[in-house]
Amino acid sequence: MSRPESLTEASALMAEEFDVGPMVGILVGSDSDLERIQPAVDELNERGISNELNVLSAHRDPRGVAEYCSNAAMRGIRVIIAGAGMSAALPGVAAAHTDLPVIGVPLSSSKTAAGGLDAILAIVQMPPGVPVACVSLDGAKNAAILAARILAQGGGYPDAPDRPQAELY
Ligand code: RP5
Repeated sequence: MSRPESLTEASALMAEEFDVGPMVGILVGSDSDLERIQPAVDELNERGISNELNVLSAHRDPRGVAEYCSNAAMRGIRVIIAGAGMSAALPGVAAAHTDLPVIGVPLSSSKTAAGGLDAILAIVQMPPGVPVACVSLDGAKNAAILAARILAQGGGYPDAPDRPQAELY
């Protein structure tokens, strides 16, 4: 095996070698969300944390979301990041189909009724028993950092390889 040139490449090689899925599954409700979720992908890649990004809408493809989230843990995914705008049901529906931690990212959309507040409330106001963490409006980067910190609790995945641990905790 040739020497990987980056953390991202190393992570991809390990996933291939050991036949495991990515550690973080990122979902968005629409193609129109892709630009605003990209900072999460970038942040995870910079940290060498394997991830995959899929467009799956809670309203337009509810069965697809249920199937993805029900199988996620079995595929090795440990955290789900779900971003959506408007009536942002995606993070809640994801959490309804998995015990994995779900981080919701309210996304602004050109069609928002209230500057993104619609998506914020849809993600924050989950009923008891179905928890969803919620970062700020368009807070995709923070979602990735939070995912990294959750992974760090489960057995040593590095939160920030280039920073001393003492600074982190
Ligand atoms: C939500 O509706 C999506 O997450 C997106 O933010 C918004 C608009 O979707 P499109 O009509 O642009 O596909 O479900």
